[in-house]
Amino acid sequence: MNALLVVDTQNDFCPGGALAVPEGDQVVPVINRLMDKFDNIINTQDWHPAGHHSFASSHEGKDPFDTVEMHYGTQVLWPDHCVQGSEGAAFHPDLDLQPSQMIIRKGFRKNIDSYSAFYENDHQTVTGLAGYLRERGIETLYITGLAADFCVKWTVLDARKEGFQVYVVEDAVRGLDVDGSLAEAWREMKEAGAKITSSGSLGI
Ligand code: VGL
Ligand code: ZN
Repeated sequence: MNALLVVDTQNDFCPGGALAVPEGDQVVPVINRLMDKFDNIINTQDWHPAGHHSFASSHEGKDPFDTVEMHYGTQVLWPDHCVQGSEGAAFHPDLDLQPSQMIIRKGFRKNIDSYSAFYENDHQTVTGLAGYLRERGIETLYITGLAADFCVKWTVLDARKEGFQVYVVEDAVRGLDVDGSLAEAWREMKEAGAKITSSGSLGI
């Protein structure tokens, strides 16, 4: 069984938002059209408390896109974004949420970031998504959303690690591209066995 996984399609990742992904809003109509093809639709929502440790503002003398060492490894620091309950954390107003069956929130623990829909950035703390998908008999994921080189990439890599078949829908993702991270993300996703497809040629 297939599922459509829509990653972090939120205002702060769209033009005008706090951590805008270039053309981030352009994935919305593509994702809305794709929904018709799926019986199972799952969204993720980046959902940080104020003062989250992934925010540069939480680290004296640091700027957005600097890095720091956290207990789980190197962390890129971001502008404050997707603060719980804020307009920036809300889904893009045009995103069709009606068919969504599950919204998985992540990044809500103050001292650990969470890019992937499956694991937090320590690569150990689980969100529960793998169990949810397995219990429902879902084996194949079509992954869309923002940002291709962070939350989409880590979701794809962890989905492969968890044994799911993965298709990344190329025209339904956009990236931030911090220091060449976008090209590197495509390389890593392909190397992990994810297949790249486009919304017009899903074959389902
Ligand atoms: C994301 C950076 C920080 C993402 C979330 O959704 O890709 N990137 N938080
Ligand atoms: Zn975040």
